Amino acid sequence: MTLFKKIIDRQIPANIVYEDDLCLAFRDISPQAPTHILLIPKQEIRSMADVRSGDQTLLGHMMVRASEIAATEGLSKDGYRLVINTNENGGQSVYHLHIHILGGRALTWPPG
Ligand code: DGP
Repeated sequence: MTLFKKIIDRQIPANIVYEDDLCLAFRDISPQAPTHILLIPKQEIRSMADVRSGDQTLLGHMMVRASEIAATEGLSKDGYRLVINTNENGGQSVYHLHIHILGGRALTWPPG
């Protein structure tokens, strides 16, 4: 069981900012920007590399929720970044798909 599944199951605490039947959002324990939220599906999908066509509705739902959460956090006007690190080269460390919502400062590009 991954760490994020334990957060879904309330086995470990997290600062939860949004929840519905399909997904959960909580603040990253090691924020890389003034606002750093992780949005995860409740369904255990390992990474973007494991997404299948049947996940289309769920992932579409999460993108809409990401936009709404960013708006609630006051990030829409100045802007923000959504990131999905995928597998080893993508820098993924927790193997439960998650969207990073990063904002509150000007973010650099390209990534390292
Ligand atoms: P990634 O490297 O893309 O797999 O991102 C994993 C993120 O998860 C990383 O930014 C730190 C965060 N994280 C790891 N452990 C915990 C935890 O126990 N609680 C919370 N809230 N975030 C965590």
